Amino acid sequence: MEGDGPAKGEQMKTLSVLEQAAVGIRDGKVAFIGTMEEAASLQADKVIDAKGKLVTPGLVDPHTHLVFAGSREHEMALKQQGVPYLEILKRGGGILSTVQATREASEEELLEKAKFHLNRMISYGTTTVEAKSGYGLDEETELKQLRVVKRLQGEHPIDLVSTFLGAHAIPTEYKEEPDRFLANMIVLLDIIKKEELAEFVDIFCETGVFTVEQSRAFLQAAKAKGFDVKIHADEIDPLGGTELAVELEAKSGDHLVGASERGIQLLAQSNTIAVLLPGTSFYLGKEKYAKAREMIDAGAAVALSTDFNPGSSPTENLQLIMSIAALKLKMTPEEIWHAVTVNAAYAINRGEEAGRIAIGRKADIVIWDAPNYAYIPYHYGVNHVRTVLKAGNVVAERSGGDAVFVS
Ligand code: IZC
Ligand code: ZN
Repeated sequence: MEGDGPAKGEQMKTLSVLEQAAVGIRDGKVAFIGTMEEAASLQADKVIDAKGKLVTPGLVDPHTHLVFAGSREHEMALKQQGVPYLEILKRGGGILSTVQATREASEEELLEKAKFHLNRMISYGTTTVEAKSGYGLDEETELKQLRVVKRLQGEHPIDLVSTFLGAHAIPTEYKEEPDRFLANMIVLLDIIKKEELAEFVDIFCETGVFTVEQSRAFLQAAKAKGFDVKIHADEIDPLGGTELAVELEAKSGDHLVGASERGIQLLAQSNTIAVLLPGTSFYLGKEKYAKAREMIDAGAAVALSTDFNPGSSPTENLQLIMSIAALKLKMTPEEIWHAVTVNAAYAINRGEEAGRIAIGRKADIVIWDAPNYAYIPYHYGVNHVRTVLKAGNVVAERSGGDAVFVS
């Protein structure tokens, strides 16, 4: 992934690949990149043999709902009976059932559960993760979720980027007063800023949740308080969230399944990254997927993410998303790799630190049991990781079969 800045449009279509290569690491950072021949004269305390394997930057997952309690497997039967995702929410289930469980959980319980999911993510090759709140919808629980993310930053090798998603749903107690609820969430922003609990603010702009007008006002207030913004836009119904993301100069517009032609054109001319989450369309059984081809061909920077959450995409496996992106979004292997590394990193303000193997950068590197980069999206549903290095340390290793060791 050579170059500067996010890979837009055409730039997503080619990858720089070094054959017979070696990477040198010193003090947790990349200190050498070259051929095996060039590396022959170097002294090393430790050598990891990656012969016949693929070596890439650690994967970056730029959109997850990491911290929550409980699970929602009971909704699977409802979905099979044809009850839509938004209808389950309207009946007080969906997000609101996770809110109930998360309010009841202690900070320690949330921390342990989030660690479990992070361990799984790192075992699948993910080394940087964005994590949203949004299962509290009240001051106490939202802050509890954000504090868990802050503690994990020190307690887990994965680098975390925190997003406040207090505007994820209208809680039952504010059912008739969404504007009063949003006003309360805006007040919370001052504490979040003061305690440095989040870098981004996000909102679920969707039918029956928050309107485009409410989302605009909310995110403008967040920007005025010094936050960068993201938006869950046009996931299920096409409301014009894509245009709003561009208008607000959001760092990312996420989902964009229902993005209009105009929205796609505006996106392509902007610095907003399109974070696509095809696992959600897949898991909700939708026919429609985001128009990744049109976005890339128009010149947009596209990223991919798991959307890991207990409702619409319960998976920590970004490799699976890479396969769904190939099959359903018709993205090429080159585009997919940009989308889970460089562009994903830029979508969460980590473009200068993660997503590329470059001299001086933190050595976040994955060695894959794969002969080439096209192999990963092709051979689907399994874990191809051999070794994961985080800042130069081996943090996950698979030996032969399926055993995974995480330190
Ligand atoms: O818990 O259902 N789409 N928010 C918006 C989600 C999915 C997470 C959930
Ligand atoms: Zn989401």
